[in-house]
Amino acid sequence: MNKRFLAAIFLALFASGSATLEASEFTDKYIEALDENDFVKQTTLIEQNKDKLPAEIKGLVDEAISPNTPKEEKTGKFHIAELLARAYKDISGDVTLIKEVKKKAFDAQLSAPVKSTAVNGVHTIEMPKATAAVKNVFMPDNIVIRKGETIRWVNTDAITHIFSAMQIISTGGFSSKSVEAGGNFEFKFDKPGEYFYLCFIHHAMVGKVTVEE
Ligand SMILES: [Cu+2]
Repeated sequence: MNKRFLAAIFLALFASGSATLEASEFTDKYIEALDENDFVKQTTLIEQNKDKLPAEIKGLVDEAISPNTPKEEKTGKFHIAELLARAYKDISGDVTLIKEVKKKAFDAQLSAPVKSTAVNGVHTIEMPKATAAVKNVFMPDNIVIRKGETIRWVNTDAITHIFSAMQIISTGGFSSKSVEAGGNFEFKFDKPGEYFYLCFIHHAMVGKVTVEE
């Protein structure tokens, strides 16, 4: 892992000015071990603190989503939470935590959820033409619909987008083919749940569909 990147995370986590941050001794030591690229130290720490991990991970996620946490620190916290959750999965076989962290990190990238009204059972999500302010987005990016309704993604952008539900954290799968400029893609949601999806070409282009009963 890139040492400079981890050092940046370390700084982001413990930068002065965030007096409210109470990093636990464990997380502190774990980040140190990451920064030193010391795999044995990381593994030992994880094994010795196995029982503490769920609470540590939850604490990091809570800090990451807190409105009091500066934006530039959020990514670092989610990153450490994800590393710990993956380590927890490896030793316990329990995938609940890693899924939770991934969902929360995904949610943090989205706008507030929009309850959409279907027209003849169909909702429209636009992939609009890029402007100076925004490009490569789904509009809306966080939509709430009812079971049995359809979403039509309409590409009014000048470029192609290809998007797909993230299998690990989504209720079910869907996959658009290549949606070229002027094209569209439709999917009918018969199963209630949460569908997290992203564009293969533009990884920051993310969206979520919540299907209610
Ligand atoms: Cu795209």
